[in-house]
Amino acid sequence: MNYEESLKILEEIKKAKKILINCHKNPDSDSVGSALAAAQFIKFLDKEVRIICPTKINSQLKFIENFETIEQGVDFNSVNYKDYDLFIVLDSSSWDFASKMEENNIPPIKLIVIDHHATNKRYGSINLVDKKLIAVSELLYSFFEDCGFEIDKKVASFLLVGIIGDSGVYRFPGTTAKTLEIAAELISKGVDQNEIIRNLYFSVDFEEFKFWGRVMDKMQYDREYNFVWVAISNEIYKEFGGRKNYKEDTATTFFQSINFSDFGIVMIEEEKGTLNVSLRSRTGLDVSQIAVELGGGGHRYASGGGIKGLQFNEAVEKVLGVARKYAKKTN
Ligand SMILES: [Mn+2]
Repeated sequence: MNYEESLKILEEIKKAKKILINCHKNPDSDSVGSALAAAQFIKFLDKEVRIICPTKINSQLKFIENFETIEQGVDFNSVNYKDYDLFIVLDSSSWDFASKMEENNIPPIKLIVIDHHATNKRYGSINLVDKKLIAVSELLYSFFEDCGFEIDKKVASFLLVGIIGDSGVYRFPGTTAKTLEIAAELISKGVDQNEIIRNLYFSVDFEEFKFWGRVMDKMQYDREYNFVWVAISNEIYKEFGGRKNYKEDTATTFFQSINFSDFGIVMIEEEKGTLNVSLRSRTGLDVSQIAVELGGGGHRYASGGGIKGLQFNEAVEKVLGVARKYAKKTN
């Protein structure tokens, strides 16, 4: 048995008839992959399942099978929770992140939280949280094993999408021997790993490359506190097509790889008056603390937050101030 919670969760699923699953706000491939895998498991147990997402999903993830079964842009306030017996919340450190609802406004339904975020708030009635894992898809693999669920090629492809996405193709710290063993198992089910990698990493829009040109130009190095950062105004963001994935993509692709820096920060004013922030650690300095203070959360190596209601320059200064609080000053 990998997790003692597994059988409790299985029991709850068996008791239920209709089950909700979420994808989190602006979901990544781990959110989408894990939700689709969990849905297959629930269907296998002859239950009804509905997958809902509070925002739109990046169209880059359309290549994933069953993608169209996820309802996008659902107002979680308007869901009639009485129609369902159980809500399985995946890959979400907090209820707000899961649902885009108010943090304390948890609906009257039994929540099962399955997650791997360092900042997870354990807001479910059962919480299966393993912070050591690179992806919640990796956790689901072990959960399925506990339940005796035989993974087919389709479920294997969903889990591999999540693992490849959250590990940056087995590259980010937190990728372990176990991650690779599980990936090998999934590939042996017949999943084409190259197709997943091509769709997730070798399919950058030309406009985004041009955006990166501007980002590189504006990137700064705080030599005193040893981090790199960039702040992009709403005007520039829009000029280059202003897509939701730019912030994460930019942070992951560039901001944890600058020699000698401890971490990197990407700030993008995605809407006027809203500065969204993505953080990447290079050395293991825990950037999730910075994210939490900026109203967000995440992992030690990758996290995010944001600031609402300030002028662009003021918001940028505030982010830099918080970052310096947790940064290591160079002597
Ligand atoms: Mn994840």
